[in-house]
Amino acid sequence: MSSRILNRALRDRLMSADEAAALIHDGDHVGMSGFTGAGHPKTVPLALARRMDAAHAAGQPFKIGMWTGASTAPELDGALARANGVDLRLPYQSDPACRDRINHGDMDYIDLHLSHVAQYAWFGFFGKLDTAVVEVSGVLEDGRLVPSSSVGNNKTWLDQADKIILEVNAWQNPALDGLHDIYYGTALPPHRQPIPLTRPEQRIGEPYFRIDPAKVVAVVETDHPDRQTAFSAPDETSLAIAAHLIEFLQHEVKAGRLPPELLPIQSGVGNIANAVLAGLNNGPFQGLSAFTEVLQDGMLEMLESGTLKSASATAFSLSSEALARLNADLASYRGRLLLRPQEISNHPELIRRLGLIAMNGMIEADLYGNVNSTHVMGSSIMNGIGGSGDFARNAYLSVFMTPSTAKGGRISCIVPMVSHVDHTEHDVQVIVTEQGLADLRGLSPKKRAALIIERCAHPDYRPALSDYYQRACRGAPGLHTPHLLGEALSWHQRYLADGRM
Ligand code: 0RQ
Repeated sequence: MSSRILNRALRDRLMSADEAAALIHDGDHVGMSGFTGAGHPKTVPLALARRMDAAHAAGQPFKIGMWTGASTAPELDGALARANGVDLRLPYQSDPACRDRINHGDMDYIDLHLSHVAQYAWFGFFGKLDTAVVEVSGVLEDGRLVPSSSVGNNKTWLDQADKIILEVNAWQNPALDGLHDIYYGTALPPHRQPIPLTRPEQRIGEPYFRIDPAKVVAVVETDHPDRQTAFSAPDETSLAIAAHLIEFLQHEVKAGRLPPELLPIQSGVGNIANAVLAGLNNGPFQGLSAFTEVLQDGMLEMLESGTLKSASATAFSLSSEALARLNADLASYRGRLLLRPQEISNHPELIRRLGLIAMNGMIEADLYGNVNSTHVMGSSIMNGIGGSGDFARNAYLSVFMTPSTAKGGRISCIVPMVSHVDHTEHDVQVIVTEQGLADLRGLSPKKRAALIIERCAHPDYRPALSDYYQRACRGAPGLHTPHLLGEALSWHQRYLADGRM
């Protein structure tokens, strides 16, 4: 295994996961690698969780602040949450145990735009970073690091932390070497310069992380797979959503508002987003490109078929079958596929410049086009805003998708007023459900409401939404965005009380 560690000094710092975890202490801020189940450390966090359990059993406190790129996996988020060892988590999670801790009030969580995290760390907004625990797929002779299957915030953690613990994972494909584009041109205001990227597949950085080897306190060898995300097969609902969206994009091409090969696409996490990609793969468009955050199964299939000519992301988020296919053929993707730091993959400047088509899932939307992507019934976190806000606000076209109902029809995903706002009406241009698509561009709030009810709401909830809207138009104190404030959240209250909206 140590053939992956070519630097003599770092090889001398090889130790066990338990020994490495002993270098992390109660109250530390720890920056971990990991993004959507790819590239997270696999053994040090488990050893750390064991230390936390032992400390708690002895009546001693042991909690850390844990910062990552995005979501990780059971052996990181899950293990530390079960050990109740995280005081503050940021910026994104999707682990059931972690979610439970947050929603039960045992763990604080800051849900952040993913493009903001690195710069906030540089600005000092989160305090000092004590330790970086970063998975890499190799160490070069001169000490530079070959990144693994996600880049996320690793560059920032490696630069900012006082101490570095490396996990060198032999499971990661050696062909990852050369696939990354690590940009070192970011500076702090007022010294920032334009980021010189004008095409999605363009390289502007270098393939490796630079580090100060003196900061490396431990190197741990591992041989463990990434999480591997299971996607459900596209069903009737997701296929209908995909069909509406593709018809809309065709219409936009015909109208001359999009070129025939579209503009670079961004696609969010989740089953619906993945199904839309499957729809695009079978659809009429060719020669597409992606400037996105995660490369999920649907996008890999598009690369395989040639529908997608290139993809730029910050991480993989693949099922085991898709991962096996990618790993078997990774070298052949050189030049068509690259992974960047998340501050670049999600950078507002680049998203605006390239003119992306952003397609993200949501939990609910309201009559006026405000979107909730993160909170169930206003107060329980699901995952987090992730990159959806980075993309939605700055894209050429921002699309949000959801089935029109959830929980077997007991919840309407179109509600009078969203119970939490992630994307305001100003950032949402298109809403799609299996019922249809509402193109909100250029419409006033009242026109939007009528269209969203007609096109997107489920027929079971349409009459009640129309009734609310009509009464709001008669009884609201102002008629720009008519609401009956005493009633606007009554749908959510009814669900909490009776189990049905
Ligand atoms: O829960 O599985 O317990 O039944 O939410 O819903 O319909 O499977 O949709 O997998 O596409 O996820 C918004 C969560 C959608 C995702 C969200 C319940 C539903 C189910 C999942 P169950 P679906 P998806 C870049 C982009 C934010 C981050 C983002 C997300 C579960 O898209 O996390 O976009 N987005 N990042 O039952 C109560 C409702 C509900 C509801 C759905 N109205 N009320 N529960 N559910 N609607 C990538 C990154 O940033 C990393």
